[in-house]
Amino acid sequence: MTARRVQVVIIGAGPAGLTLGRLLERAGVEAVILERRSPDYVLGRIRAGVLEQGTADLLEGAGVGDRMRAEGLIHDGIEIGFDGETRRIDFDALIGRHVIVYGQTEVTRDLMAARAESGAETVYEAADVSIAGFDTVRPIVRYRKDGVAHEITCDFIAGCDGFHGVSRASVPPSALRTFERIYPFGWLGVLVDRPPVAEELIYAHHERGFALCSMRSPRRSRYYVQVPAEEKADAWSDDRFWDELRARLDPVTAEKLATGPSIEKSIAPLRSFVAEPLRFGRLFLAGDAAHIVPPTGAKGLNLAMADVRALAPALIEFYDDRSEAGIDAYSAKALSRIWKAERFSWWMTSLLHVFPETGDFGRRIQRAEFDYLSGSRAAQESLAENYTGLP
Ligand code: RFL
Ligand code: PHB
Repeated sequence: MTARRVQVVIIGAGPAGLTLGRLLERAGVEAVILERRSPDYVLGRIRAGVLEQGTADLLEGAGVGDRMRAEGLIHDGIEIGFDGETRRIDFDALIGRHVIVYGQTEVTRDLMAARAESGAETVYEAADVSIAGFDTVRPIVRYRKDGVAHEITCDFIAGCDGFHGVSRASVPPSALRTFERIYPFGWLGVLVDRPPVAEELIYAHHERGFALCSMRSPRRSRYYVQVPAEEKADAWSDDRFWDELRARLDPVTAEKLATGPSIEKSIAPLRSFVAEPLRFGRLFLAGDAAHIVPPTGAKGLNLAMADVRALAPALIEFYDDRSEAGIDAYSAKALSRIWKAERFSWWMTSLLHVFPETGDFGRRIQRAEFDYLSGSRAAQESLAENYTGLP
């Protein structure tokens, strides 16, 4: 067995862990990242596609924004469709803000490259990661790599290991309060090397279910349709997917859709989840380890980044000023933002999906919500403010 000591151990090399590692490294705080999977596996996961301005600024400030600025697509608005009618929500005209379309895969790739270049340590394929003693000032993290056991003593553990990680699972249940809503549907997503059907994202409500037209670049598109929670991706041939997507879009858009062989097809369940608090002694949770939003508001990745934007300065302040004020404030500060993003993601999900259980009354309420949004600048500003990112 090997034993050593570092200041911070970060568990998970997703966007939260890698960004935290980058921010700490730039401030001279020594952090090791332990990741269960291989680099290729991490880069093979197709996930979020929309960055808030605050996320983009954070990446830029961390010196990993060059490719995002060069290749990311600036979007000044989105389209919302309802039973074949569409309304554009013009973020720029309403509130002078925009979002950037740049895939999570690319964000991760840029962060991995920067970390490799700086020589900061990431242990990939770290097996059986376990944590102990986080209620003391000397927590311990253990793992195995290539059959060899390792032990790291540290000052802090950052649990950035996603919803199924070991960090939150290691907290005694009595210390944790969780809030959850599981939706009775998921999103079937397809990635295709064809130009996007429109210049902006289209979120469409249809009586057959929700559909989303998104993109990764001017040549690569990402489309989703709402499917029942128990659905299997294997049951969906490409033809079946394209037919269903066309049926849910307005006829003019459906006509323009460029289809082709899918290069990825998978189903993501929809869930709202929050764990409170985010700090347990010397253990902090950040990103999907602490909360999940349904993807409808494009908040998951952005929320993970916002946690890290709060956690990194708190840890840096501890080392620079010997002050615990920042780490004491982290949980409450992050949770206030998290709940607002939970609310917005739940609201957009409620407006746009078909909920089997709410019946005709629910559909009329959704229609009224869409009509209100169409006619009210205040409602549009609210959507724009939340979608482009709250402070
Ligand atoms: P991640 O990206 O899940 O990274 C966590 C990392 O921790 C590793 N890990 C462990 N490492 C060591 N030991 C253990 N015991 C470990 N357990 C786990 C994992 O391998 C992984 O590398 O969390 P992070 O960094 O908090 O980032 C959050 C975002 O990834 C997430 O919020 C979004 O991707 C959510 N999400 C989506 N958000 C959107 O805004 N739009 C989307 O279209 C969208 N699609 C998705 C998604 C999340 C999905 N998941 C989690 C199932 C699609 C999927 C399939
Ligand atoms: C995506 O491109 O994957 C995407 C975009 C917007 C969302 C969710 C997913 O709200």
